[in-house]
Amino acid sequence: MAKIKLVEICSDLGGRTAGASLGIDAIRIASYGSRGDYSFYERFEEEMYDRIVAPNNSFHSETQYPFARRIEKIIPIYEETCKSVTDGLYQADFTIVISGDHSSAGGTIAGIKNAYPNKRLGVVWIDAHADVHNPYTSDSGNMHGMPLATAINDNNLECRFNEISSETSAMWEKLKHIGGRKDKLDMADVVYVALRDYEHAERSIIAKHNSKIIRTIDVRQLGAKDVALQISRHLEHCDIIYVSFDVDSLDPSVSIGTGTPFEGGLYAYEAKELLRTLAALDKVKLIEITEINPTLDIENKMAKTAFDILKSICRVIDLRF
Ligand SMILES: [Mn+2]
Repeated sequence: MAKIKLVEICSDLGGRTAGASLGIDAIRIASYGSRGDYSFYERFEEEMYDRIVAPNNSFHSETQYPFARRIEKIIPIYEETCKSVTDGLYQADFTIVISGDHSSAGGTIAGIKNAYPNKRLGVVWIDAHADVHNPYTSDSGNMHGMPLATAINDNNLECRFNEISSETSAMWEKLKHIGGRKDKLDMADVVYVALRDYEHAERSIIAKHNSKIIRTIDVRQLGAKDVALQISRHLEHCDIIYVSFDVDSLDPSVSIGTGTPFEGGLYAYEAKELLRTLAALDKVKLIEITEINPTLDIENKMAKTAFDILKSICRVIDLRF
């Protein structure tokens, strides 16, 4: 069995609606669903397990930073996530992150670069959204739309839309420096899968840096396995690959329990095959599953689908090590 570290990040703070922090335990409950899975979580023993809990009670309190909502509380989550992910990369063969709202993914990237400052990082972002807004361009100020922007050295000022305060700007720069440096990721080393709901400012920065986009239709026509191999070739020059799977990449017929569903997504079997094939690649060291909100769900369906995918990923990783 491979040594897999599990990092759970129970946070609602970057999202539009509260409840994603419960997604972590919803997946755990889904593991009780069938006899063979009761003991699945036992493999993550003490030093192979971290749980980061955000101060979610403050979800509805007033924010001083309307263009980077709750950023003052998200900074410590980034710091904890960064440390936990760095430890995971050092201690374990593989790290799995299960997070609430997607904002913490920037902390995960910080942790990877903190562990391996000189390695070139490739990112596979399986998501309906581009998540590359920043306080200057975001309409909502919700930080789950910004994690990739926290990792790149480009504030996309050409598309500036908001006049942000100097306090917001200072907080934003502080967030970007977690993990030691602010140029952690080159957008050219990002591959989006199932991206379909994104705005002008995001389109612009994606085009400027030439990030690769693989649409749902490409996955359907080529098959998930071929797409995974295409991604592997595209990121050949990278040393380490991080895969972030936001369940809103799935079609709303599957992704019932998530905060921002959008039509035209992947089917569960496509996502599963894609993630299994990616998990088998040597350079993939970390996979994240995120944005499951069981309060929007019926019968915990989204978490059951996510657990099925998680189990399948772990099986592949066990064969690798
Ligand atoms: Mn996302």
